[in-house]
Amino acid sequence: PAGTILGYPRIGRRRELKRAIEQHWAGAIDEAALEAVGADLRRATRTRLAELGLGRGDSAIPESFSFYDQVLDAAAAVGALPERFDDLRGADGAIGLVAYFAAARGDGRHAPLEMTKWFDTNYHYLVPEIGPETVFAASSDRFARQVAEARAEGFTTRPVVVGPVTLLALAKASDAAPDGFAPLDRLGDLLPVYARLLADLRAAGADWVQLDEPALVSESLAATPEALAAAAARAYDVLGATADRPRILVAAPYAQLTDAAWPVLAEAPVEALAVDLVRGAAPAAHPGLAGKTLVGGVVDGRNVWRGDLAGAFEALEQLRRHGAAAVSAGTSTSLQHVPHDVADETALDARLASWLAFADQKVGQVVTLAGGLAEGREAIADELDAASLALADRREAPGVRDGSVRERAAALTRDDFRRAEYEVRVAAQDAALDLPVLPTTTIGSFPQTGDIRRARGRLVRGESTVEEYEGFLRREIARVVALQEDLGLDVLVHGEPERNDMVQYFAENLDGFAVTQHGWVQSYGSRATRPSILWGDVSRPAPITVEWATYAQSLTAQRMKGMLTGPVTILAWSFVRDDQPLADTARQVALALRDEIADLERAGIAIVQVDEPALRELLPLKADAQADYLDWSVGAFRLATAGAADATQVHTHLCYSEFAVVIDAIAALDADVTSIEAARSRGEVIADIAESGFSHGVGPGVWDIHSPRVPSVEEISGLLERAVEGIPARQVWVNPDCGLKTRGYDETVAALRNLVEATDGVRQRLRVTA
Ligand code: THG
Ligand code: ZN
Repeated sequence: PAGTILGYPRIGRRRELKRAIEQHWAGAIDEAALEAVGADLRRATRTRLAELGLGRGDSAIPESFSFYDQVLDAAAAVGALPERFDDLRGADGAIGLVAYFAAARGDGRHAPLEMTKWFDTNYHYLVPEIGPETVFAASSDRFARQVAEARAEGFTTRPVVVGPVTLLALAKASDAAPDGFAPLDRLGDLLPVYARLLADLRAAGADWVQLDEPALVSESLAATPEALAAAAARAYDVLGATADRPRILVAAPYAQLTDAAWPVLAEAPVEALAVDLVRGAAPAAHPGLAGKTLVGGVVDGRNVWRGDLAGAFEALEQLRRHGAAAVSAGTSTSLQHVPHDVADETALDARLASWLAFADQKVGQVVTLAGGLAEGREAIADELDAASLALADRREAPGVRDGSVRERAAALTRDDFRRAEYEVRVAAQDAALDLPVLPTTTIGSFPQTGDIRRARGRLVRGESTVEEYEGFLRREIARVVALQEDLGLDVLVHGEPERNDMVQYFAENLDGFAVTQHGWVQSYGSRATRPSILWGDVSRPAPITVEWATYAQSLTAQRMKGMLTGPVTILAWSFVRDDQPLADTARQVALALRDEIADLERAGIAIVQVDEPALRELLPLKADAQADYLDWSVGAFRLATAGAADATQVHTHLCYSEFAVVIDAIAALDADVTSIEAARSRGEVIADIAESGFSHGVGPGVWDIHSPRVPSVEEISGLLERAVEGIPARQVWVNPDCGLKTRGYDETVAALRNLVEATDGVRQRLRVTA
């Protein structure tokens, strides 16, 4: 077909999948009922995409459904789950939903797979564990069943499967693997199982299959681009030669294919390639393209702007000169990263709405571009002009440029980015704060209970007054403060009941942002966020967090942390304007936060945490872009925090940090204390910190909050013992891996009790040996 998309949101327009999955986990609906919801969602998606103009019978409609994660789906299809889940497999080793969800979330007896960010997005995938012992074998017929299900309704869909190179490149070596083992070493054993999968898809009625190989654009993976390209050459030689297979589209989203990968794919015995022309330039012409279709990913799958449609069409016409047999219009990535439909946003300013395209509008753009490729530019001139007019309107609209914001950013000097030497600050903070060795704290949020969500819902629906809502929040804060005092934590938090989301809350209180009502985007599994839309120059009309922080501090003699979200994370988890460099936008956000910190200090808050969990996430996939990114992102954090007094202790928190990769950047942030996720990677992070010589305070997480499992005192003590063996005890803080928003109170209280008890024990042993 002349146009296609690489994938579509799968959570449902009203998050139907989330509800069904969580009901299933709670035991309220059985597998059959859950499967029925999945089938309904797939049917609704197919129908919708056909209505929007993608062909029913020509494989233009992708089948990208997943009950949890596309990497786990591929791992399950080829049997690549760790041995610890063997007892949950069915007859013949089949991986059904029981093993699947256990691998995703863990249960009392099975630790889950690790979860980490998918390329430079806010989506998380599950990390396969692969070793010499992994037995690859067809273990799930889910992909084939979905093809057959669509066929039965007259649709020929194109199943979307993570490709073999990417599956292995994103996997980690299993615990059983010897030193030096890399999952990619197992490619030769994996390929026959992929070949079998392809044959099964063909037998089920698939004419095409899409194999996603984003690993081939990245320079940030463990394997080198050359090794990945060599693996791709081998993989597609084998898969291309498979008898009775569907035609193969290899998709390379998220950036430009590496120089090593491009010629390999251009020559590979496959029928089509999809390239990302939003984050990358068109690849060079190649004789190998003569028999292939090239899908030009010109519609941005990751942002919500309607954008320059005429420019996109121009790019496709250029691509026609690269020697491919045919050129199709496409999205740069799956649309899983954008919400469903702008039309659902009835409360959004109409002018702003006219600048936007969510998934359904982007499908419409692809269909328009495809029409232009088939019938010529004239046929779509009206649509191209309308998009250009919207773009021009956006440039002129009030608020997009704010003179006072721009003047302030232009007047910054180097001193605005620098605090006093760390030693000077430590002395001032030790004197001011009087904390014990191994201070205990939490990351910031406490469980978002049904009570909290209901209270917010009543306010949003106008069923309660602001006074009633704020009274509720005060009682909630008082409860959380009393709980922390009872548990014996050293540095307290107010628990953030007033925040729906750590980014959206700030977006709602800053100028230059808009928020959506239904703009949910899957973050992982059943969880989603509603990214805000950063459309104009950013400023802070009034203090945001000061009232809650000071109220919480008034309730206790312990130290209360002020809690802010950092500038990089606010950008990373929003849809950001694309009409100026990210670095400029980051400075505007940083200046707003800097003012907030000054207000917190004036109100008597002595510790301020500025979270940057997304610092690693935005790291460019291309090596030559990373230094510039780290420079501006670290600069934005420093700009936000460098106004703080010496005695004010600045904390930060990072998740998914792959500490070794960003240690220099973390050091450059110059925060006094950094808490990081470490529990799921079993202390690897501690070794990285110890090796790095990092000299500031650091809290490697000792409780994996992503799973409901409560760590025992012994387990936490073990992690702490390892920490103080590798890192001077005076630097070490004790905290969970991340915020507790998604946990329940039972687990939270039990785990924090264990955390405090373990800390007491280790403190005593330190005293004895000192
Ligand atoms: N906010 C945003 N992005 C994020 C996080 C965040 N990305 C990384 C990380 N945190 C992802 N973690 C989560 C954890 C929980 C939820 C979403 C992402 C979550 N969402 C609720 C849900 O899906 O039910 C909805 C939240 C709400 O009601 O507002 O629980 O913290 N932006
Ligand atoms: Zn975190």
